[in-house]
Amino acid sequence: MEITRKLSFLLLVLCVSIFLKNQNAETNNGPSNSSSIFSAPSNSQSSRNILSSDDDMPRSLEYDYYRESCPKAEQIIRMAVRNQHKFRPNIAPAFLRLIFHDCFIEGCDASVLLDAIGGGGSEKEVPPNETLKGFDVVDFIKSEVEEACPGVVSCADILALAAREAVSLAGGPYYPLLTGRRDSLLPFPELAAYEIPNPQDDLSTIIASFASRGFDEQEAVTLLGAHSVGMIHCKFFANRLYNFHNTEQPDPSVDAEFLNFMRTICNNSNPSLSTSPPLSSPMPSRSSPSSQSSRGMMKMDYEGPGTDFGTLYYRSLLRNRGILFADQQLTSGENTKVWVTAYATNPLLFRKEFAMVMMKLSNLSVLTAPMGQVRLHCAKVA
Ligand code: HEM
Ligand SMILES: *[C@@H]1O[C@H](CO)[C@@H](O)[C@H](O)[C@H]1NC(C)=O
Ligand SMILES: *[C@@H]1O[C@H](CO)[C@@H](O)[C@H](O)[C@H]1NC(C)=O
Ligand SMILES: *[C@@H]1O[C@H](CO)[C@@H](O)[C@H](O)[C@H]1NC(C)=O
Ligand SMILES: CC(=O)N[C@H]1CO[C@H](CO)[C@@H](O)[C@@H]1O
Repeated sequence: MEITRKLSFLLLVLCVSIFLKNQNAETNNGPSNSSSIFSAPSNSQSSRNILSSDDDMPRSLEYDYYRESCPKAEQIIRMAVRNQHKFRPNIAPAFLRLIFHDCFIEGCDASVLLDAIGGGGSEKEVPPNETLKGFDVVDFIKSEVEEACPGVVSCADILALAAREAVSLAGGPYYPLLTGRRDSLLPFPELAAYEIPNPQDDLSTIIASFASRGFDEQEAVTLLGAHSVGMIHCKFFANRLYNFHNTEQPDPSVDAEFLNFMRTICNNSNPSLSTSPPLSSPMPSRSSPSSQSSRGMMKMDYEGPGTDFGTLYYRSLLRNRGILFADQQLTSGENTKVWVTAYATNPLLFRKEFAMVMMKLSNLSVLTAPMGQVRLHCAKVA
């Protein structure tokens, strides 16, 4: 344990210095090719390898890939996300979830954005994707970028850059990103159906799912910190409230007070049941109980927006107040609980680690030239 801690501290120091160096380069708009300590995760995907040939090696992502072809691209994306966020603050969590669903399935290739072609189906249509949002905003940003530089900037880069902006708007850290991703030629609905983690997954399933994409246990815990923002439909945790695994009992791992809170929200959200919310919420809250839910949903930050992105999520887990079964599972393993505890007590540590893990997520099995394409419309292959 001691060694692990020392190592991760060393890693952190390294990461932060690289991070600061990169961030500096970004603001100066100067060229930067500082190498990262991360090796690109090798998640070999059959469909891609068939396309590659030895003398036509795919390129790597680059710093400011569009500096010549579309120098304003990053700026346009940043401003578009910020403007949209003023009217629809829920696009920040929506984008954060979108980048996860995109990158987890065959890499960050915007495959999640594609509409179904023919009878083939799309990733948007499979159950885990049911409640993804933000597609219209991606389309809007794409149209602004297309206006400036037609056919140049990929949807995959737009999504990665928009998600970075979203994280920062949601109170999370800012992180440097390389660009030059290309878009997939097809969606992968079958993979999306089985490979996006399920809210009912247990710890070993979650760990295995992240491990298969190159994330260790700590990184899995870090990524789940994204669940400190956004909304969650009651149906994803309803089984914990009354009849857990056919026991006719609630999930025993839920804190009793929190159980009542979730039941109240999920029952009240049914308009046919109750129109008047309880006068006082059983949970400490800065907002009124009715604003905690709408149409069968619960806010991830039900305790009020945290001053520290992430911290409240991990503190809640330590109090058995995780919303999803999968969330709460993070405290059931020795290693994962160490990190939950560390992040609950050290917001700065979490911010740094979250920045690093988002960079890694945004890098997963990317498609680069000459592979893939630049779509003209994010929902359709060109
Ligand atoms: C074990 C892994 C995970 C599971 C089982 C899971 C499951 C879910 C579920 C069921 C929802 C609620 C959707 C809804 O009700 O509309 C949700 C929301 C969300 N998830 Fe995850 N998720 C996981 C990992 C992640 C990761 C790694 C990220 C990002 C890095 C992420 C980001 C989000 C965000 C931001 C929301 C809120 C979306 C919104 O309000 O629009 N999740 N997740
Ligand atoms: C950065 O890249 C340029 C060419 O792209 C190369 O000439 C230069 O040596 C690189 N610098 C470092 C520090 O790697
Ligand atoms: C992302 O991938 C590029 C190669 O495309 C690599 O140079 C860089 O170090 C990677 N960054 C991270 C954070 O994994
Ligand atoms: C909520 O609804 C369920 C049925 O869906 C019922 O069993 C339960 O008693 C209700 N709880 C409250 C607090 O009203
Ligand atoms: C955003 C989106 O396309 N959601 C779809 C997810 O899948 C369901 C069907 O399972 C569709 O009804 C949704 O429109």
